[in-house]
Amino acid sequence: MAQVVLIVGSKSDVAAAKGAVDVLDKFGVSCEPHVCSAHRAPERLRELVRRSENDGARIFITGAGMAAALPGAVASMTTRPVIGLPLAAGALNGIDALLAIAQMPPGIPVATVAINGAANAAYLALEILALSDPGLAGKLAAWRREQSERVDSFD
Ligand code: RP5
Repeated sequence: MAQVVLIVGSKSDVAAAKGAVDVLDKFGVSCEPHVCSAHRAPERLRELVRRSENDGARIFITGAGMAAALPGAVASMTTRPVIGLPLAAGALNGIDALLAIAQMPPGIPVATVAINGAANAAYLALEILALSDPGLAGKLAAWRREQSERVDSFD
């Protein structure tokens, strides 16, 4: 079973969330992607979270735009870490989703990344998993070193 479950609120979110799958894949971490709307299919979402927990998912990455209830709804259904990915959609271009996802009440946190920050949602998930996986921690450290070498290079 996948260690990370990625859920987006609509098919229209898939392209913007794909970057998370790519990063997880690069580090050899399994990810199960789903589309499920908190507003349009709340019962199906509850069942998906329950099934994912039973199957051993350790982290949820949840992406949504506009009113973006999905990350908070998932967080209300599990005590496993939930990472919220606000997506640029609709008239407010992601500002609405950013605030909706970040402004959770005490006790039900959602770790919120930047608007359309799919890659960072994945990196944050990797860092959490690396706390109990020394092999993964080593790969992340190597990736950080590679990044800093690139920053210092003129070409
Ligand atoms: C949100 O509303 C979704 O996450 C999506 O970003 C936005 C628009 O959804 P669709 O009308 O394209 O399904 O719930």
